[in-house]
Amino acid sequence: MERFVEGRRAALQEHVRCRQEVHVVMGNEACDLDSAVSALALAYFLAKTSSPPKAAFIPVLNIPRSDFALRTETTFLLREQGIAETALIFRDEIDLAGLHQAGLLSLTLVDHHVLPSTDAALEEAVVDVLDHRPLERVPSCQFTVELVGSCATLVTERIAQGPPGVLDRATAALLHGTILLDSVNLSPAAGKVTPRDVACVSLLESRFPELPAHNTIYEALQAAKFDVSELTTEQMLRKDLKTLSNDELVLAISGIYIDLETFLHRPNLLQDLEAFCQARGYAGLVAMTVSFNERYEPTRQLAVYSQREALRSMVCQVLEEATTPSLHLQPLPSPWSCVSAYAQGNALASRKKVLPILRAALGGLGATAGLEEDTAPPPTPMNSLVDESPLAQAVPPLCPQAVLERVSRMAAEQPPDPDK
Ligand SMILES: [Mn+2]
Repeated sequence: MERFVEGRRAALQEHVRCRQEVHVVMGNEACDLDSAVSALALAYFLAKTSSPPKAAFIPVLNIPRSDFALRTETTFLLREQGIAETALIFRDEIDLAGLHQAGLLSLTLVDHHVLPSTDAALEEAVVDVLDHRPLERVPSCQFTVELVGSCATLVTERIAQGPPGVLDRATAALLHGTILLDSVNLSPAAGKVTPRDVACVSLLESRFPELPAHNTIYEALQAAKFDVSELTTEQMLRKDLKTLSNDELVLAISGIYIDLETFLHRPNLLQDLEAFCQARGYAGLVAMTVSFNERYEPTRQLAVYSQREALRSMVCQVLEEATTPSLHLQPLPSPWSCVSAYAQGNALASRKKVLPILRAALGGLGATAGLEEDTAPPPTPMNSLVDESPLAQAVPPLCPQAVLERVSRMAAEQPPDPDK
C-alpha cells in the first residue's frame, strides 16, 4: 500500500500525458476515516487485480489538502501505517471535470452514492458504487449498497472475494481500524455493528494475527479524533465552526477542544484571531471550550472576541443575561482586552443551546434580519462534543467504560456532516 500510494501522482501524470484511462476511487465530501480508507483500499485492490491494468487507479481524498490536518483520526492512522501524506491526492489536486471532458475518467464512489450537485457533471463517469447508507437514489451503474457499519466492511468483502494474496498488512490495518471505529468497537449496544462487520474484522485478524487488540486501536483512534494539539490556531477555529449572520454582520462560533486558558495563551493568538475573522469576514467570534475531568464531567468555558467593542459588549451582555437557559457565566481573567473570558457554570448548556441565544441577539440588531445559520463547507466529520456532552442528558453516574461507550455511540450516531 505504501508504495502504491507513493506512485499515484506519477501514474496520474503519465496517464493524462498518454491520454489513457484514469479510474478515480473517491469517498464523500466529509472525507472521514471510512471514506479515505475505503478509497485507498479499493483503488489498491483494483490496481492489483485489474487485467490488463491499463487504467491508472487513483484514490482521491474528497477535500482540499488544506483541510486534511483537521481529520486527526485519519492523519493518525495513515501515519501509523507509513503512508506519506505528501503522496496522497486531494480533491483540489486533480481536475476531475477536465478528465471527464477529455473522456478519460472512470469513477468509483465509496461511502456515498449521490454526487453533490456541484459534481453532477461527473455522474456519467461513475462505473461502480460501494456504500453503506440507505439508498437515496438508485445508481445507473452497478452498485453495492448494504446497511453495514462501515464502508470498509464492503471493501474488505470485495477484496476477500478476489484473488488471494492481494491484501497487504498496511491495507488490512487500515480496514481493521476503520471498521472498529465505525462500529464503535463492535459494540452491539451502540447499534452500529452488523454480523458482516464482525466477520470482516475476524477475517482481517486471521490473515494478520499481529493486528493490535480491538481496544488498543479503538481507543487510539478515538483519542486521535479529539487530539487538536498539533493544529494551528486557524485549524482549531475551523475544525468545529458554525456561523450566524444578519444583514449587518457574521458571527463565528467555534468549538475548541482544549481548555480556555491554554487556548488564550497560544503564541500569536490575537494575530491569528484577527486574521481568521478578517479573512472570512467575521465581525466577531465566540469560542466555546469543553473538557472532561477523570469522572467524565464536562467543564465549559467561553470567550468572546471582537475588535468592535460595542459588538463584543452586546454579545457578552446577551450571554450573561440569558435565561433560556441561564449560562451562569463567571468572568475569568483574560490576557487580551478584546477578548472576554468566562467560566460557564451551566456545563450542560452546549453550543446547541447557546446558538439560539446568539441568533435572537443578532435578530435584534438588524432591522430586517434575514437570519441564516451558515452550514459552512464540509465541517469535520466528527461529532461535536461542544454540541453534545455525554452528560447533556443528565445521566446518572456511570462507570468510565460506559461513559466512553456513550461518547463513542454519540459520535457514531452522527452522519459525516453533522450540520446536514
Ligand atoms: Mn462511512
